[in-house]
Amino acid sequence: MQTLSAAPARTRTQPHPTAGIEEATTKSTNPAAAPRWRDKPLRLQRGPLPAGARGARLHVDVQLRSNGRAALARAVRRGLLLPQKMLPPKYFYDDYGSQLFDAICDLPEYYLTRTEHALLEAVADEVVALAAPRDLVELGSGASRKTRLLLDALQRAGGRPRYVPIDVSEGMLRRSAQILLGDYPRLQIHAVVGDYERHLHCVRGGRRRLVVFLGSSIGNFTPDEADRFLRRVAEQLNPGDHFLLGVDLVKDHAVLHAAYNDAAGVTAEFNRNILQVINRALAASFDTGAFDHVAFYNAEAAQIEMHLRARAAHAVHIGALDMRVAFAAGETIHTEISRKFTRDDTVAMLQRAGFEPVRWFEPASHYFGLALGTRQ
Ligand code: AVJ
Repeated sequence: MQTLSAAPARTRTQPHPTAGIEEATTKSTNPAAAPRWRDKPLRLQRGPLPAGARGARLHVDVQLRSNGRAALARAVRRGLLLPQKMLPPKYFYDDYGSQLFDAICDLPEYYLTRTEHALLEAVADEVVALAAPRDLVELGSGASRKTRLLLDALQRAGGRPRYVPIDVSEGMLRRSAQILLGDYPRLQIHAVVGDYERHLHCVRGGRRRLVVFLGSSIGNFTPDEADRFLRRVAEQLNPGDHFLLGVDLVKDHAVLHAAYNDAAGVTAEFNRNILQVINRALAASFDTGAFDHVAFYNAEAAQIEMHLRARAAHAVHIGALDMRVAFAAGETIHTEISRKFTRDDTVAMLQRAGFEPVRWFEPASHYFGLALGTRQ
């Protein structure tokens, strides 16, 4: 394995010399009428940035805002009326939730991020050589930490890449973009504040691209959802475009269990934060202290399941939905699945979506895999 960058890691709170760098922003004028993914592609077509953004190295395209609240409201109503109450894991990621997830990535028990990082560091040059992208698109970019490995490899290959991160957390996106612009003087960023399930059309266009979906985020989808999602990703790509998928692999159950039950309680805080998201967005009265964090490995389904378990019988009012939700003592809200894969699962999943497998990478530990595919 080569060591790629000797630059010291910058802490997130440190002010950066490029803070306030030139920037252009567009917002969808009528969020309620935001186009669905099947509609005409919007902004990323054929090279040049949209008018008004020329000269600026950062363009922030805000696809999400009021629109997101309606979707949350629907999901909460539907999910809390089910016999097994459920909430979609994407609602963990408000600004605080995104920061908590970032903290999870540093936990000693949470091997995923560090394993994937080391693997990507070892294979980034090969991935870039195979994909030769002009645009690097990242679905759910978070703090863009692993992105640097690909940007470094692109730079070494002499490219002048454009980075297109899509993330629901505008704050996280902006902070990461500012830091990246400072560290990569030739980089252009077209950041999309959006939900990659709804704003995938922003990925469409004519330039040769590498789309990356890292961190085993695909594990949050059920098998059917994953198939549908990957098919849609494939549909946005042109023949010759590449897709890099990070997957957490099936392994020793104790290792899996520990990764979702950390000693410091960060995962528990992350899990409970979804209730705060709902409290704020929908004027709900969840008492986060009334729920325990529960996470266990379901070997049959090859997935970690995360729940919030009511300590005692009680009721919660959700103002914006005019809804009262009763909890029995011990009743749970199922907040997340985190599926674990094998190499064969992953390759088959990519093939079903219309990708041709190009390379499979995994470390000696077999803890994590990266699959590179190309659009057929
Ligand atoms: C970001 C979905 C990959 O499933 O491991 C971390 C989220 N949940 N700890 C995962 C998560 C609890 C994470 N993913």
